[in-house]
Parts: sequence; C-alpha cells; structure tokens
Amino acid sequence: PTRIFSGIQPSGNLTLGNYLGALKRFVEKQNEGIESIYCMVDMHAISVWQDPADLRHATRELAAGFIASGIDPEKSVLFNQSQVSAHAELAWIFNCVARMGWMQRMTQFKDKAGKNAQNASLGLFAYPALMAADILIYHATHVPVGDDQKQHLELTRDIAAKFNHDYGVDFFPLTEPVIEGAATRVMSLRDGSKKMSKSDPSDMSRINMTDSADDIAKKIRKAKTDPEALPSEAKGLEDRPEARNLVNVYAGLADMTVDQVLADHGGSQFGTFKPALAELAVEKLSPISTEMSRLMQDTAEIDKILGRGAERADAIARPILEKTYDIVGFVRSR
Ligand code: AQP
Repeated sequence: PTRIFSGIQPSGNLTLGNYLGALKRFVEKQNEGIESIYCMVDMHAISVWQDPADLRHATRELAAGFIASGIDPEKSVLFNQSQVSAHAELAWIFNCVARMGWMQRMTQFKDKAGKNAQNASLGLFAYPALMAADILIYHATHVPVGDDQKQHLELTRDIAAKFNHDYGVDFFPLTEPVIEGAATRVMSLRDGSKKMSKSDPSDMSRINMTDSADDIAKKIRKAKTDPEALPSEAKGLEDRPEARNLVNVYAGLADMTVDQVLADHGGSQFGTFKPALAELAVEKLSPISTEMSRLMQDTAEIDKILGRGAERADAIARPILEKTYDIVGFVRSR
C-alpha cells in the first residue's frame, strides 16, 4: 500500500519555494486520499543553532502553514518530530549502517557547512541518516519533495538496501521520491543560480508565506531579470535562469504548464509580466497567510493538534522500531 511521508524544517519563515515544491504537493496527495504523514522536523532544524523561542514559534507557525494550505489534521497525520522518539532511535541504527563516504558526497552538507566544514555540527553531517529514519520508521513508500532533496532520497534507499542486505531481511522498502509540478526548484529572486531558501540572509531573495501583499509586489518588481521579452516557447528560456524562474513560479501558482504560461505571456516585457505575477501570487498566498495568523492566535490549539498527531504517528512507528531492534539483536525485556 502507498504511504506518504514528508517534512519541513521549522528553521525560519516558510517560503514560496517550500510552498510550491512541497506543501502544495502534500495537499494534493492528501486530497487524492493517500495515507499521508507530515512532520515539522524540529530535530533537523537544530543541526544549525536555533534560538529556542524562535524555534518554538517557527514550529507552531509552520503547523499553521500546513493547516492553512489545506492539510487536514484529521485526514493526515501532522506532528513535530521531537515528540516521536522513534525517529531519533532509528536514526542511531542508521548512523551505524550509513558510511562516512556516503555522507561526504552530500551536496547539501557541502553548501550548508560552507568553507569551514570542520566547524559544522555532527548533526548537520548526519542529517541524511535522520531523514532516512523519518521516512523508514513509517515504511513510507513515497516522499514528495523539491528537487534539492533528490540526493538525500537516494541515500535513504542506499541505507534501506544496506540494512536489508547486512541483516539478511527484506524489511525496509526502497522509497520513491515524488518530484512533481512546474516549480520543483524555485530560485532566489536575486540570483538565478541559487535556490530560494528560508535561511538566505537577504529577505529580498525570497517570498515568505507571511509577507504582506505590498511586500510580495515589491519583491517581484525588484526581482532580477534580463532585458528581453518573454519567449513564446519553453526552449527560449534555456539560458535565462531568472526569467525561467519567474515563469516557473507563475506556472506553479496557476497550476499551468510553462508552455501554457508562455502561450498567454510570450512577447510580454517584464514590466507587464511582473505585475501579473505579483497579482497572481497575492491572490494565491494572501488567504493562506490570513488563515495562518488567525490560527496563530490560539497556539494551545496548535499544540493539541501536534500532540494528537504525534500519538497517531507513534502508534505506527513503535512496532516498526521494535521489529528493527529485534532484527539487530537487541535484548528487549521490559
Ligand atoms: N527553493 C525551493 N524550491 C522548491 N522546493 C523547495 N524546498 C525547499 N526549498 C525549495 C522543499 O521544501 C521542503 C522542505 O525543505 P526543508 O525545510 O527541509 O529544508 P531546505 O530544503 O533546506 O529548505 P530551505 O527553505 O532552503 O531551508 P533552510 O534555509 O533552513 O535550509 C523540501 O521538500 C524541499 O525540497
């Protein structure tokens, strides 16, 4: 049977990249009736230092973002990672299965650790093993993610395969990534070669889900572009990363293909296209941010939802962890 797992880090404001690459997809999967488990991965977030009060706030606001985007906590399982200890427990097993060399190849670690990798946390290095545990503790078959997570998903399969091989079992599934839609990699508004990211120091590089209509319009107006008009076909965007990004975002927000967007807007200058994009972005994002702030007025209710979600998640994870411990040879006598 198909079971979906995915997560988002409460490491800052939710961005348009997180929305188009992840959240919007999650809602579609839930509404297709697929069993879905969605997690605020707070344990991942602290692989880079987080102010405790900010982390608490970001976790609740992220939960509000899920619900405001259309995740129904009755249909889907919605919780924060640290409340289900099986994630951390399975991660230890996977730390012992994964190889140092595999981790050293991870481009996200190289990007985030930067030049001074010796000073990065051990947790940041081991991040993909915890991510594999997040997924495999539920025997999830599919993981909807943005394009940047492809390599981590391959590593998840490698860990599952090595565990199965080392212990001579057929226990963990080889999970498939689901990378769909027109905007699987939304780029920075300031630099078409960099991914739009919560942790980019420049707020002008991203659209936050909580931005006001004015901020959204301003950021799109100031987004870096080239001086050419839009082409009439996708292939005309090949060497124009900034233009391609804005068209992809339009397509993602409007549920259109890139070719459909260009059929309508090919030949337009950015002076015309940017306001159209800003209007569309405000139309799609404003209701979500309004609902997020409404939900954030009652954080006790959010905590209750996360607590209930954690209990449901734990009920699925615990037996899989027990079975894993049994396979590994741990004595269980209490
Ligand atoms: N720019 C993006 N375009 C499309 N999808 C994206 N995702 C992130 N950025 C983009 C997808 O969002 C999900 C959650 O990501 P995450 O919070 O686990 O971490 P991340 O990928 O590292 O995202 P950020 O925003 O860049 O956070 P920071 O700055 O804290 O590292 C994933 O499915 C991801 O693919």
